[in-house]
This record gives sequence, C-alpha cells and structure tokens, in this order.
Amino acid sequence: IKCWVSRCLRCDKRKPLQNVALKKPTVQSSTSSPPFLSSKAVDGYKNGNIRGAGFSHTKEETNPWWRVDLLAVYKVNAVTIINRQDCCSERILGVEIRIGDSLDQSGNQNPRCGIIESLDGTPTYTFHCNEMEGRYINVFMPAPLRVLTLCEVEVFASLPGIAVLSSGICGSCLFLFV
Ligand SMILES: [Ca+2]
Repeated sequence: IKCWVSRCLRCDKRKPLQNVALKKPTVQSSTSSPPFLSSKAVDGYKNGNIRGAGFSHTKEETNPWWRVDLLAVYKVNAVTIINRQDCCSERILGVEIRIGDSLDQSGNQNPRCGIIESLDGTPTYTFHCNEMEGRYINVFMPAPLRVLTLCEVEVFASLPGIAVLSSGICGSCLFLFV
C-alpha cells in the first residue's frame, strides 16, 4: 500500500545547505588553453592562483558564458562566485547569474538572480536567489571582447519537495511517498 506520510523535522540549525554544484558537469563557451577547463570552477579548489590553475578561463570573445548542470531541478537559495585572486579581478564585472531549465541560447536567457556591478574588494560574491528553481546555472557576460574566468562557483540549493534543515523553517514537516 502506498500512501503519503509526513514526518516533522527536528530543528537543526547547524546543518547548512549543500553546495550542489560541486563536481557536476560543466561547459563554457570556449577554453583558452587546456588547464583552464570549465570544470575548474566546480572542483572545490578555491585558491585563485594561476600556478594551481584552479579556475576556468574562456578565450576573449563576445558574450562568453559558463554553465553547470545540476542534473536535477533545485530550489536555489544562494550562488557564490569566487573570483580569481592573482590578477585581473575586474574581468568579473558585469557577469550575470542565470537560473532555469531552458537551454535556449545556451541557457543565458533564463531568469536572472544577480549581476556583479562593482568590485567590493573581496574575491567572493554571494547572491540570494530566493528559491529560484532550475537545473542549469549560467554565468553570463553579455559584452563584447571579454574573458570569463571563474575560480569557483558554489550553488546552495535543495530539491523541491524536501524540507530544508535551515534556521528559516525549523519545525516544518517532510512529506514522503512510501
Ligand atoms: Ca576551482
């Protein structure tokens, strides 16, 4: 017999949302040279030093972009972009974070969560996406002759239908189909 059951969750403020982008499939509009693969932006290595080549890097082109496939539709709470730190930090200016399920125009026309409009002196930029839903996260630079380089992109998200153990919804209930 199948039925819906619910289980109320114990409040656990210590458990943060997971970075669901880690080691997921990625692609970018071009790759400047072999060490700078799109996957370097989800390899978990956040030190933006060129010697470690822990970042992705497109060729200089018009409208460069990068995308991660989360392999399922998630509710996105926040996206963090960690910029390269050894040089060229201004290259990140103007990038847009796009979230959705469409691959029209490579996913770059999905709804926008955020844009980096100014350099704030840190390599880390976090955008709150208010549970926007989508399978694809694009980082899109809508400008001519630009290089897109990303040290790390982290996506903090949960699967729809599964309650989140975060401080905001302590005491909510989890529904299971058994
Ligand atoms: Ca990295």
